[in-house]
Amino acid sequence: MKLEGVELRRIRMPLRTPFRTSFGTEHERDVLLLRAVTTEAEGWGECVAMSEPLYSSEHVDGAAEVISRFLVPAVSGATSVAQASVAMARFKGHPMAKAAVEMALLDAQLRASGMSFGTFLGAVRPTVPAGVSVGIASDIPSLLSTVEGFLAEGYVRIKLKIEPGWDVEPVRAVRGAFGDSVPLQVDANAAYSLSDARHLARLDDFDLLLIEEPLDSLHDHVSLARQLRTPICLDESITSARVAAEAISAGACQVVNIKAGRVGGYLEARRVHDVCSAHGVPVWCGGMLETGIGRAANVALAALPGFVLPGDVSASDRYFAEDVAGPFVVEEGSVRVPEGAGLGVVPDAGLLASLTTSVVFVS
Ligand code: OSB
Ligand code: MG
Repeated sequence: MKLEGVELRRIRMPLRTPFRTSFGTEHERDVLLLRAVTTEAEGWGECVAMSEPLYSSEHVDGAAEVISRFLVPAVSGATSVAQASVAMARFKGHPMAKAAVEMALLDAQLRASGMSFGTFLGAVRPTVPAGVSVGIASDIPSLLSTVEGFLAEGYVRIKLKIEPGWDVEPVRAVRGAFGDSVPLQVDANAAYSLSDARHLARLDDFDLLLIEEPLDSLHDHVSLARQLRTPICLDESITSARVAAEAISAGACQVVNIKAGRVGGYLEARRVHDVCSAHGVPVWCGGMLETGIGRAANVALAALPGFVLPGDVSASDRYFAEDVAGPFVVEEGSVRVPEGAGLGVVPDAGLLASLTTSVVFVS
């Protein structure tokens, strides 16, 4: 397989409702999609960088620049995904940009050989349980009606976004309204500091599955973990399999959220999974408001054996009125792992064209 070039396409996907986290509010998803054109097949990749560098240091304009200026030229002679990964590794950082290129090449390689993402990664389940991430609401009644809607749709796990001033009360309200048996967890996106430890310990009363990335320092999570009964899960801090191993042995986390974009690709994501499994640490698949393209790969990853907790693996209609690929649906609380070659889905060309804000071909 020889790469002939990569198309970079920006699409604008309006969100059905704004999504608010401790770091900001999204009204639309500005997505960079890649189409790798090779001698044998085409492959699709989705870059999960957001429009502003608020979740991590990457943003979508920067990722597009790095991909077109450095990564595509570096992988142009590559004849396999493994070779391309080595070629990209000499550039520092930019994991989401690298992950998108790797994903497009991997999709092309797998489509050419007729193998699905799930089979390639080592999926052991035909479906994965669907969890949902619920943004910070304007008030408790609107939060409760949102959660009620998701439970009615069959989601098997609720994650509440929290921040200082929106933490114990929303958790108490959700427990009060829907009971203690709903699998419930919270995500702070690093909005707290170690001096909030006593306050965060109040969440221990609610039997949460975990608290995700409460602090902005790996080191401080070690101290916090000693002061909480609620398990600590890391997201932002876990940037590679090596960092995962270090965090686990330091006692910084008891659970790990895996996002391929954050760790530089699906191959590294699988290595994070393997390291965590070797340490007996449960993992789950995070999300970045992906379209059906990124979602297809996430669902395949979430079917690996170590993914023992429900992920932020939702239906297409969680965020979008119309998805470019799929759509992915929740049936009996689960999402089906695509079985076709590669990602098993392709974007709808007409819809893609109508959403496109720019397109360039780099060779
Ligand atoms: O921290 O997990 C996060 C979305 C964007 C950036 C970071 C996060 C999230 C989510 C939503 O929580 C995940 C999803 O539903 O795709
Ligand atoms: Mg998170």
